Amino acid sequence: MSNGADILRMLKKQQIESALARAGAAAASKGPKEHKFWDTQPMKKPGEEPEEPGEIETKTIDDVKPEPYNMPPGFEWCHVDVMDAAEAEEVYTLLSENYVEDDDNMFRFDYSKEFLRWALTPPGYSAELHVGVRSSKGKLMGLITAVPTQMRVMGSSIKTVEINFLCVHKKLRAKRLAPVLIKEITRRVNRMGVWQAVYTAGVVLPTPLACCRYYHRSLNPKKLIEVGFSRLANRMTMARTMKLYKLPDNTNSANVSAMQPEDVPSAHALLSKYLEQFKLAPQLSEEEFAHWLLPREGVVDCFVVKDRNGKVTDMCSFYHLPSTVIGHAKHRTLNAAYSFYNVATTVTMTELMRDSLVLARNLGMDVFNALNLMQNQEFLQTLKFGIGDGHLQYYLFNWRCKEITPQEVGLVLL
Ligand code: MYA
Repeated sequence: MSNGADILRMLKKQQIESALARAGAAAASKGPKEHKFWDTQPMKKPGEEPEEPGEIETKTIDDVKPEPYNMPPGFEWCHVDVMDAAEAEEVYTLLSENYVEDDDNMFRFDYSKEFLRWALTPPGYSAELHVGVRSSKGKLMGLITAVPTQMRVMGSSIKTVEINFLCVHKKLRAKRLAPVLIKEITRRVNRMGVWQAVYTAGVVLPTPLACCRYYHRSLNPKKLIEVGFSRLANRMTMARTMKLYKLPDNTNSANVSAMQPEDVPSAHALLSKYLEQFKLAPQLSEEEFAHWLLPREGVVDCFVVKDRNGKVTDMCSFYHLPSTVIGHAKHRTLNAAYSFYNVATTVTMTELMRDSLVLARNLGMDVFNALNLMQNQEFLQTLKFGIGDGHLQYYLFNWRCKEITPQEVGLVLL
């Protein structure tokens, strides 16, 4: 089996594009790439190193037009209600057929309907901010979503939305529909009196707040090799590869258990305190914490260790994001766990995450993915994670501040 660098190739397509964009950026004499749309947006300019953090453009609700942006003829705006079974199905179909693929078009993200419901309905969500585009025949052809979150950015507490699931049907690509979707969601969010947003993307746009990388840990190396996600390293047999990635049958910590509703106050306090050390982190209410971390089968798992008084001392969590294996005779789905929020106080982070790998493997995951943010750098090598191909850029809309390192990022988006 290969060591790290070429182990696992599954990444958001844009992450690969990001590498290309960086290569382009390296042609320094040409200066920063021109972005017809993004250069008009309230974003920090490339190379700008602001002394004082703050808003780039200040507006009031009266400055924001009440009517939607014009759509090209034959298309109209809608909002989608993911709590409605038929509409959830439409969103699922759009994304499962048109969302992010890897560069070789071998894998495509396959967010489940239950996952989409979870991702889009935290406390305070508004279906108005799940913006769709329909064709004249009523077919859903585009999407962009926002959900509210209070965010701490280097000492400032800011009301923000998290933007996700920007998707344009493959038949409508490269027609400048994405900027219209982005402008329309900005308008709707602004009309609610919110002026900042966070989002991640593989592509390099003006201008990232942080640049993180994905790492991957094989849990089922045989299947990963069969589907072409990773390959056998020189001089490695399948048997030796499987031995290399073998994990214990059970967790090291005997009393690790799935988080229950009664654990929420204690686990919420633990995570909130932990996140204070990072320059970018969500400020979750107890209700939001319960939404994001209470286990939902096949969507999100959270495990806790408690002391004898029932106080949560350690927690680990991951979400389930499978990918479709496109056109494979034997395997339809690649099951991936993504590291979410982890806090270790009675064991090391490495010990906690080894248990997390065991728990994910026992739930049938084929691979465990983690970004190099928060404390993750501590365990990646020891636990045999391999580095991914690209970068995941973090962005903050309409807020200027200095770039931060991955270790200063305390936010995981879905
Ligand atoms: S990241 C996931 C993005 N989705 C995918 O990768 C799925 C597969 N791809 C597609 O569906 C399409 O290729 C998309 C672009 C929709 C991505 N973020 O319409 P176009 C710019 C931002 O001709 P298309 C996620 O969901 C591009 O640089 N901008 O292109 C977070 C160019 O602008 P410029 C992007 O390929 C989303 C313009 O679009 C992205 O048909 C955060 C071209 O438009 C991207 N990932 O469609 C959104 N990709 O000329 C921002 C391309 O200037 C939110 N572009 O370079 C901002 C905050 C808003 C709220 C603010 C509230 C205060």
